[in-house]
Amino acid sequence: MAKTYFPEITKVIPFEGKASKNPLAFKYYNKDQKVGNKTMAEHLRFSVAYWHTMKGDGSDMFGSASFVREWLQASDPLDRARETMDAAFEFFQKLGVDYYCFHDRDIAPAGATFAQSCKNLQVIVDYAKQLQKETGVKLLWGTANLFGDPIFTSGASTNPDAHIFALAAAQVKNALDATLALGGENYVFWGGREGYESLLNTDMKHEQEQLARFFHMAVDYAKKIGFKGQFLIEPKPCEPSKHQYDTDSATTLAFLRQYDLIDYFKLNVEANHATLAGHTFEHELTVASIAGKLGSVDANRGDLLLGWDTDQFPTDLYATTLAMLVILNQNGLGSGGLNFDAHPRRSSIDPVDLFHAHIGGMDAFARGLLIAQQIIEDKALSGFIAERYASYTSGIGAKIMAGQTNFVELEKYVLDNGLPRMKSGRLEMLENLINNYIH
Ligand code: XUL
Ligand code: CO
Repeated sequence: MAKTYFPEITKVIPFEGKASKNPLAFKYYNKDQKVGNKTMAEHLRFSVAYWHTMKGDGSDMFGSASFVREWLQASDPLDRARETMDAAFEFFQKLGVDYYCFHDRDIAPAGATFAQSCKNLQVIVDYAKQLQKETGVKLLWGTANLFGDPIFTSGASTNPDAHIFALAAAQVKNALDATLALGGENYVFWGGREGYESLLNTDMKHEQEQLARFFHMAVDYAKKIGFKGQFLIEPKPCEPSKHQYDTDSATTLAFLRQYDLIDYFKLNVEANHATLAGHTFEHELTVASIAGKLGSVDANRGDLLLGWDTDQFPTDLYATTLAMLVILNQNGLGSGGLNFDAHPRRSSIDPVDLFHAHIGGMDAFARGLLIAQQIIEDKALSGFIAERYASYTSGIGAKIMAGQTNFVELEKYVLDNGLPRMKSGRLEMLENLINNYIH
C-alpha cells in the first residue's frame, strides 16, 4: 500500500483488558480467547460496512458532508475507488476484523452506461481480490444498491415498469458475479424501494409476485454460476419507502413460505430496523431463529427519541447480551456474522472516530457474548423457563403437545380438576438477575 490513511494508528488495535485506560485498545474483545468451544473471533465474526465506514460523509437530511476523507479526494472516479479500497483494507487490518460487506456501487462508481458500470465493478473487484489475498480479509456479503439511483424511485423488482425490473435483475446478476469472484459467504437483499407509497396507484399483489419472481431468478442464477453462499433478506418496515414489503422477520418468513422460497433464504436482522418495526432487536432475532432462519446480523442501534434509522454503533450491553443469548442458543450464525451497519455521528469528523466507534461496538458484543455464555452455563433463564412450561411435559400437557387430546376431553379435565391457579411470571426477579450478570 502506497500511503497510510490512518497514520495515528501505528499498530493493530491491541487487547489490553478491562483495567486499560487506552481508548484505542479493546477491553473485552480478545480475538483468540475461548468462550465455550469457540474463540471470540469465531463467535462474533465482525464485519465492517463499506458504505458507512469508507463512504459515509456525515451528511444528513438537513446538512451536507461534515467528514473530509483523504481517500475520497481523487478526481478520477476509478482512482478514487482504488484509494478508498486501499484505505478500507488498511482500516480492516488495523482494527483486526476478518470481514467486510459492500454494495456494488459502494466499491465501484456507476458509469454513463450500464455496460460501463459493469466494467468499473469488474476492475475494482479484481483489485479487491488482490487485497483480500494479501491481507486474508474476507467478504461476509455482497449486495446491489437498488435504491440510490432515481430510476428505482418506484421500486426495483417491484417497479410497475418491466424495463426497470430488467435493470434491477441485470444489476443483481453482476453483483452476484462480484460476490462469487470474491468468495463472499452470503448475499443480501435489502428492499429499500421494494414497497409502495399509495394504493391509489399500486397493485400490491402484482408487486409481491414480481418480487417473488425476482428472488426465484436470483436462486436460479446462483445455481447456474455455482454460488454456494447463503441468500439473506434484510427486513425493514419503512424508510425510504413508506410501506416496505419485507416489513419484519415474521412478514418476510410468511412471504418466503407463500412463494416457495423458504428453502433458499435466511434473514439478516438489523437492530435499528427491528425498533423501527415496533419490535425489540431480540424479538426479531428470536422470530427468525425459531424458524431456523437467523442467518446474519446488522449490528447497530437506533435512538429512543428519534423515529428514524440513526444507525448508531451498538453500545447497550443489555441489547448485546439478549442478542448473544439468541445467537448462542442457536449455536452461532453459521456463514453469517455481525456487520456494523453503523456510522459515527455527524460531529465525529475524524478518521480516528471510526476506530473508536468500531472498538466500542466490538467490546459491547464481546461483553454481551461473555455475559450470555455465563447465563447459559448457569441455566439462569433456561431453568426458570423450563419450569414455567413444565406442565406440558407430562399428563394432560404432554397429550396437548402430542396432538392426542381434544376440546371435549379438555372440558372434562377442567370439570374434573377444577379451575387452574395462577403462577407468578417473576419478571422483576429475572430483570434483577440479568442486571447481576451484567457487571
Ligand atoms: C439500510 C440498510 C442497508 C442494508 C444493505 O437501512 O440497512 O444498508 O444493510 O443494503
Ligand atoms: Co443493514
